[in-house]
Amino acid sequence: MKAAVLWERRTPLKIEEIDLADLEPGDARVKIQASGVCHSDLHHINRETPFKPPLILGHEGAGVVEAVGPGVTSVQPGDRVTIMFGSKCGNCHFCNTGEDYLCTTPLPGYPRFIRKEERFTQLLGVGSFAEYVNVSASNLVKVPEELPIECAALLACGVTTGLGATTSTVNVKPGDTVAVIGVGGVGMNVVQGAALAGASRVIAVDLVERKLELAQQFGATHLVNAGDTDAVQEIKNLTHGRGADYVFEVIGRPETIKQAYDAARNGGTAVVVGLGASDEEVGFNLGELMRSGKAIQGCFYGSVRPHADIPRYIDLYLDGRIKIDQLISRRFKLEQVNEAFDALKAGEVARGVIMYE
Ligand code: CND
Ligand code: ZN
Repeated sequence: MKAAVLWERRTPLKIEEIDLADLEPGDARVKIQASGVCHSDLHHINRETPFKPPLILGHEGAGVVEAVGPGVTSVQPGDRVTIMFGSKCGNCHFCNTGEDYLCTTPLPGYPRFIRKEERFTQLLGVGSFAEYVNVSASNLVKVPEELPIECAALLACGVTTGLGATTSTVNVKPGDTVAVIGVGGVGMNVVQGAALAGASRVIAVDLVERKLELAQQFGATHLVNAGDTDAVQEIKNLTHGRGADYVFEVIGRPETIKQAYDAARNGGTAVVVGLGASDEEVGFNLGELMRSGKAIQGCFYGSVRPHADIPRYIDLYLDGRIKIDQLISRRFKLEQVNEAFDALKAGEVARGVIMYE
């Protein structure tokens, strides 16, 4: 089968013929049908991360179960599924207390992608830039026939992270003021999550006009082009001079995380959704941090319980309450994966999706 391999950081992916290992107990094999291209994948190309090349990227995948390994009863061949990333063991302290996005069980140590003696790293236990994957069956959420498969793929990361950020990581309430710095594939979903939760102001901040226009369709009430104006001041101007109740940073840069903190009102919360580099830090004035009563909140995977929350998001989609199709700006073949990354880098797409035969 074909897979896109990152052989070396900061080089283009190469399409290779590789194999899957036999199914281990608890694993299922999924024929991938769609895989979104998230900025986190790009971070793994450009930055040093714990996932070492040769690496198969892709963590926003969906498809059909092809086969199941020993002991698997939760899914069966033919089921349409979206694939959660990271560990979801169902047994650790965090899984048992409903915080399974914090699951501490290491990803399986055995190889799943192989070619003779070669072993390939599987990003976040998924690696959906491949025609087939072996994954933990406990990471699969079944999706209904009516849900287009590319929408199922986006529910594996961008949609779920963004919606969850507003109502699982924090609790946006009717009338709250919200700003979202960075309205790409994930940030756009923070915008629609905040609108759905009843925020009175949803201020979208980006550098790309097209993204801002789309954000308006996703429920943004005010648009701020950070290239033209001081985003922090503008957010304050739009929130009675106080700053917003919640400011979400969905880029992953120290400067914009600091902006999110500065643009939050006293007692408000800066929510860090963007993935910064592991060697980067942000400084805060300690006197101000204490006196302002502000909170800085990390957000991984929208703090969701995927098995409980993704079916709720699917219902919202099927009832026309959230948009997913409109996020997909372009579709690519697996062979065009590098073009998909170029389009993401250039800010041309809200989400690009790789579609498989
Ligand atoms: P994408 O590239 O689609 O969006 C980023 C947006 O930020 C783009 O629209 C840019 O134009 C905009 N932008 C860049 N610089 C600035 C700036 N200085 N001011 C305002 N806007 C700016 O990326 P994505 O939406 O796929 O991912 C966004 C981040 O979220 C990224 O860091 C990714 O790694 C992270 C993420 C986190 C999680 C999680 O679990 N927390 C899950 N998936 C992705
Ligand atoms: Zn992602």
